[in-house]
Amino acid sequence: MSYVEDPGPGYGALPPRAAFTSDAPSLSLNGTWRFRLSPSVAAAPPGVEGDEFDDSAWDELPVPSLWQLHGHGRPAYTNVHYPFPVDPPHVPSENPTGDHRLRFDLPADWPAGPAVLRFDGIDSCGRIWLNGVELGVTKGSRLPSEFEVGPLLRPRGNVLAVRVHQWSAGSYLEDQDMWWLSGIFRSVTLLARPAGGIGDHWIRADYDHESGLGTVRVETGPDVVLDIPELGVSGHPAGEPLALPVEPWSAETPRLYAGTLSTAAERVPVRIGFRTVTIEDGQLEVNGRRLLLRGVNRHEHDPRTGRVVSPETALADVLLMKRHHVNAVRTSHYPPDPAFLELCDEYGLWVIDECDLETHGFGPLGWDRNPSGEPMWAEACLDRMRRTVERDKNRPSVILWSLGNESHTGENLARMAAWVRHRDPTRPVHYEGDHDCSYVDVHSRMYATPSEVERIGQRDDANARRRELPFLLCEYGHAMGNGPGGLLEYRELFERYPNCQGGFVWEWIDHGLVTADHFAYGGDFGEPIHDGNFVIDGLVFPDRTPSPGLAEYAKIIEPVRVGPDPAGIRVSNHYDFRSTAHLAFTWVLEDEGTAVARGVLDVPVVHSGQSVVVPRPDLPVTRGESWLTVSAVLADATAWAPAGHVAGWGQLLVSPAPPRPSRPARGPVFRTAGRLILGDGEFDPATGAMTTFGGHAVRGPRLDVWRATTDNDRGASAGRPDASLWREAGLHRMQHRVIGVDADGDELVVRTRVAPPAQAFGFFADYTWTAFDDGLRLRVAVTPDGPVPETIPRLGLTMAVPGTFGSAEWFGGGPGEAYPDSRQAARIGRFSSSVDGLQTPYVYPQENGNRIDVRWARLTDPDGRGIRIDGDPRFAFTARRWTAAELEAARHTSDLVAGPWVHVTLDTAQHGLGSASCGPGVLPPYRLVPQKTEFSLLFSTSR
Ligand code: IPT
Repeated sequence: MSYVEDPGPGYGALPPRAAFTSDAPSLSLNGTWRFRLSPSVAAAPPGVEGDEFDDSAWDELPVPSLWQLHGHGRPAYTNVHYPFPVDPPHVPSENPTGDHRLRFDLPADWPAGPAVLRFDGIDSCGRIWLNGVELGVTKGSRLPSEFEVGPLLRPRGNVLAVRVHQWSAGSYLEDQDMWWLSGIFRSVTLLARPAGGIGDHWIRADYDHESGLGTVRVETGPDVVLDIPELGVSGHPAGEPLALPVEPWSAETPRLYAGTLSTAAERVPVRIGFRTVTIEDGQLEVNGRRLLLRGVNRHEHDPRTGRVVSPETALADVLLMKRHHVNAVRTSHYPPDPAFLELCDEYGLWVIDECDLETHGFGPLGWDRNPSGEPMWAEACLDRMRRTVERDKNRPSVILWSLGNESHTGENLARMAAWVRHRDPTRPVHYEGDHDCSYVDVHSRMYATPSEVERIGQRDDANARRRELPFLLCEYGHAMGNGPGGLLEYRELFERYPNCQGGFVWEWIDHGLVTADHFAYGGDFGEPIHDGNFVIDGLVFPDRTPSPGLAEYAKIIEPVRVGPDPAGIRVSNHYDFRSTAHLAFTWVLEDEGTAVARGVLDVPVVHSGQSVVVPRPDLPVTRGESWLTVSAVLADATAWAPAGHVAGWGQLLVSPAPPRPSRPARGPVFRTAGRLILGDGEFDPATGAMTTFGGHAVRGPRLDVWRATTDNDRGASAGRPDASLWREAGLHRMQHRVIGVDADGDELVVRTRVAPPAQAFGFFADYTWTAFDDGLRLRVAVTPDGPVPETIPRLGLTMAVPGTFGSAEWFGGGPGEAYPDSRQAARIGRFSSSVDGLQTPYVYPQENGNRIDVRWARLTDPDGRGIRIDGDPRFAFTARRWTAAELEAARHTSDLVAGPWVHVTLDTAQHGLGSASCGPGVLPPYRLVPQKTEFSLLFSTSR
């Protein structure tokens, strides 16, 4: 059997060891290499390893890279399904094979002696030669491999050849939900290994929260000494334990002590974090404190380079996470570039480090011949686990090892767990697929509903072992498209039940790939089998712009909460460790959204888990509706945010809106020369529809219950998709029958019945228009008629105003979009935006941009002329340059083309978002059940 199809882990590599740098010489081999792609192994040219081989006609390719993103072959996306026949361990004969060659010289001062050639990641299988000599074969794409090369090196003209196969037996173990991409995608480095230098080492640094003592002991070779100048440790023999008072490491206070390991021949810089992970009484604790994991699942993704993630990009992720209060990362579903974990140590994030293992595609086949249970894969599985643990064992941020993802269950997984437990008893083992928890240390689930989590919290479980374990959601809150909705309910459970210790939203980033004018997803590269936009399910867009989902999550997990209390203002500390001593508290009073006073609030230091109530500051009298916003902000800059960064905020209503003075109706409806005029509005006498307002052409407003369906509306995870129900009912194509237009008195009354074709149900919609000095009031009465569907997407009006009305201003919820079950991030204020800026550019276009709790909104042209709409008291609106139908039909953002109108929705209610693209649907309180409804709006001309 060829090495490509051999289920084993490869051959020739050195035993795995910790990732580290040292003062020994090293040479980065990243850069421009020669490259040639062959359609199969058989078609690959012979002799590429040879010195004399002529590669001058080959292309150039950067290393690291994934060749499909450089014009060789095409990316392909599948979630669960293998894109090749499931015939383990065989792979297609048409196996794209990329030959990579690099000629390099050694620096003049390169020392003679041992040297190691290190590959941080090759997808999926690489065969490697140096100067004509084969070094070996590596599999396990997201894991390092090292080869001894010292005797082979020559000062000049070294020839490194790497033959990479897109498919290998290893592909069966790498069925993660992501793009299939191939190449040498992480760094390649040559490392001199001085005789008497430092080999593998393990810095075991524990913390005893009772004594305040840290203990450090380094497991490594002989004659290594440890220095930690800051702790006065100098020349300490590495193997000896050393106990001394230290500040512990936590994700909240990532205290690292810089030190060195040294021998006469080599110095290795180290950063030591003291912390101890335990499971006590069914709770996961670090340094004696229960953790609440406010996590995300992070794939490595860059919209241009795919899984080649630069250190700058890794840092961008860490900073974004920290600024949005994320405190934990699951490295779904493989170990990340090692640089990312160093950043987690430095900036402070709890990490579940997951092995590069997923065999999901066996699921649809009933898990028949699943590698997790087949002896022929045992060695490959163990090899992957060893390489994960050995590489990352020195990272204090890593608190749990995960065996992999979605690989069902089997003996190989149990053996991996046993190996981890033996090798590293200091970190618990995680794997969601061990449903009985027979070989894991924490109970983990994905996408469990709030009621399931509640049962787990109540330890209502027949399985005695599982019942006693800490519980976490390794995936929840599927962030596909517009959503997720319903995160707040989970937070409440995590806070109510001590064993429910949080979870990891799926997922951090949309895996869209850059094209000329949009981000691409599955199917955009002509893949015969693919899973479309299921790969677009992140809290940040592909370019790392935060999505509204991230704003919502940040608000839900903010470490400090501020809110009203009968005695003033309540401030609660939801950090797991820290007090509020590093925070300052500021307040601002806004009168109808305009700041009228500000100050600093005196808040005593609040300890973790505690809360205080402080009196409200003295406030000036305001005329309009006024709100006090109190923010807890960083008093000083940190490594990850400037001073003033908000750690939590809350609002208190200071005075409600004064009642609108009641004025007499201004008067009659005029019918002149076939025209129907009331106040500033002109109406079509036959249909009763408004045609102009304040001299501007308009269309509508009229009843509308449709929204461009979201991924969650269409999602089937919670049973029949809401969108199917709505579409079958015909809610997207309602017809409006005019029953009567009555313009005889002071009011214009238009009675209609709005109903879809082929259906017996409908909605009576009566529009009553009255003119006042301050505008035209519209009262809408909606009465369901007949067997209406169980839920509807929204209830409100749609109208169109001139395309020149390109600016919006409103007083209400903002600044971003919000929906009934995703509205925590919206605060009450006065906001403005261009109409274009109101759009959320979901990679797969869908309903977006809804602003809630709006008291009034203005849409104006560049001269400030336009329309103002007041709620009675509130409404929600969207404004966009295309219709909901056009939004629904679009497949990429570039399909959305501005038309001549601005289409506006004015709603009294919306259905929630839920998480049914993968997870629970819209929870009962957020479902929009049609019922008899009345609402009013006041239309006036703006200026
Ligand atoms: C779950 C996977 O673990 C994850 O990789 C991703 O595919 C996610 O679903 C959906 O985006 S598995 C699923 C069967 C719940």
